[in-house]
Amino acid sequence: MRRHQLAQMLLIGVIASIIGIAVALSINWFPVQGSSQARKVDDLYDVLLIASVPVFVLVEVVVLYSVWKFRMRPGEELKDGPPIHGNTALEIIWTAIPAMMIFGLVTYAYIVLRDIEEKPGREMTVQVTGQQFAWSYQYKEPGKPTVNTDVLYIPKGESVRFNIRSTDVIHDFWVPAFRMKSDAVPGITTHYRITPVRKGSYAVVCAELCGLGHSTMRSTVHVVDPSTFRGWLAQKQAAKPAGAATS
Ligand SMILES: [Cu+2]
Repeated sequence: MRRHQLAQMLLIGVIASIIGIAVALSINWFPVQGSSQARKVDDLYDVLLIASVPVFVLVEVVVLYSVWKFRMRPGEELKDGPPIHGNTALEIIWTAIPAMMIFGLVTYAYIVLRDIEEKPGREMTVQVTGQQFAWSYQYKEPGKPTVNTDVLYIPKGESVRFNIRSTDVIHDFWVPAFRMKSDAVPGITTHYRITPVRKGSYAVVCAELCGLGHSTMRSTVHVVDPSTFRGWLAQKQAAKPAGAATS
């Protein structure tokens, strides 16, 4: 292969990568950022795009360029390529560069994970229960009757820990706007925490195929002002006879 062909391939690869990254970053992949965790997850996704688009583009350019420039032409049916018995320098390079990229990305992803799972000074806990085919939420406060509801209310700006359980099969508690999700597994309690940063109503969906009604297993989370939330919870608690706890 001549030097200018290599240079041509590299030039096409670089230009296509720049276009590919620009296109990938211009696409609005996710819903609104409803939690403080969402921005960090989205940043991670952007970094992954910037790192992986050139890899994909470069491989495609080598394949397509070879099909274009080095394809078999009429009369070359019996021609064989040059006998190559390996290239140590090349093999070291194509092992070392991906290894370094993966190590860098894994380290960054781990730092983001630690960050978004970090326990805050104060947090409230909501019990989330999945069952075929509905979500329900339980609020337990010491000395108050347990509130059981099928609509989730949480206060804006306060860290909320979801303790997630299932009464039958495996479900998955997912609020796309919060970017966090976890399986609801019978017999164990899983959890994650988020800090909602934006008032509004967001979809809650089940992200684990759990039976015929899986697609209808939806509910809504309302992020409201802390004072509105306290008022809502107090009203719910007062509506129940003292001491009555539902499942
Ligand atoms: Cu489900």
